[in-house]
Amino acid sequence: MGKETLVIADLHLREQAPEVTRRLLALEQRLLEADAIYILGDLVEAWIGDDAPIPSDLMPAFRLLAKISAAGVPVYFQHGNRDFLIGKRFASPIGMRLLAEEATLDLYGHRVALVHGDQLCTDDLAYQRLRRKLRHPLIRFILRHLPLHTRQRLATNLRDRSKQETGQKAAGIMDVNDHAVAQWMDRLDTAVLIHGHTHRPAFHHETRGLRAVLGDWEDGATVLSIRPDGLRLEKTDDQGVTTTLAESGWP
Ligand code: LP5
Repeated sequence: MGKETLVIADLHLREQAPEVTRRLLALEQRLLEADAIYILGDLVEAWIGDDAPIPSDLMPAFRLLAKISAAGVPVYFQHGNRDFLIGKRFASPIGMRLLAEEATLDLYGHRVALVHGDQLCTDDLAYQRLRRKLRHPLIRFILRHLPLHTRQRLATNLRDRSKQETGQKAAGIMDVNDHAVAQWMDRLDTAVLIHGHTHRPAFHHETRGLRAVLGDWEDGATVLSIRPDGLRLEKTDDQGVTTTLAESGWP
């Protein structure tokens, strides 16, 4: 094992962007040598249920995750706002273990908290209202049991409405709220909070410690490497050139 844990999020795998799947496949060797892989949500563009057909273009990505877990590298998945309907029926056969929506763990002797990040955007009141509805267990149960074509139509409508509204919301509203970050770090009793969702890759030195924000995969593979001596956020382009976006020792 390489003494490296890899954290990724917001790949938004989709048929229309085969380059994202290729970027994941290009990381195969590194993923196979890692101690563990954590995927913090929005692995796919939209997931309407484990019974929906999986586009064949995405299969290589899921086969790779299966290969990694079969090789003994644990692959963990936390739900994002696009794929909160991923369940065990899809995850188990590929060896992907589902995490709670907030997870704390010990990495190389340090307590680390992982969340998708949408929960921290508390200024985005319209989204938080939608989130409360969609994540309600009863609503989720109902959604899962709607006919496939109805779910597809609902998801398309929701995406269209979201695109329209996010195009009009101020950028600040769609970022995390500082007070929420402080509260979450206190409550989770952690000096290291890792999240995605906002697509604003960076390290922030907060009062309580370090907040590492993952990036999306739109123009390269963004990976957080966690090692015994610290954390490094990297982006690898399609020529295989890796740039360090941020680096820090343990707080
Ligand atoms: O993902 P991103 O960054 O584009 O935008 C998010 C917020 N939008 C969403 C909606 C998703 O894009 C839609 C995902 C569809 C796939 C899953 C569908 C499965 C369920 C349906 C079928 C079974 O999460 C966006 C945030 C942004 O992040 C930044 O944080 O702003 O939020 C919005 O845009 C929400 C709007 O402001 C409010 C929309 C109200 C719609 C009301 C419809 C109610 C339907 C209830 C159904 C039970």
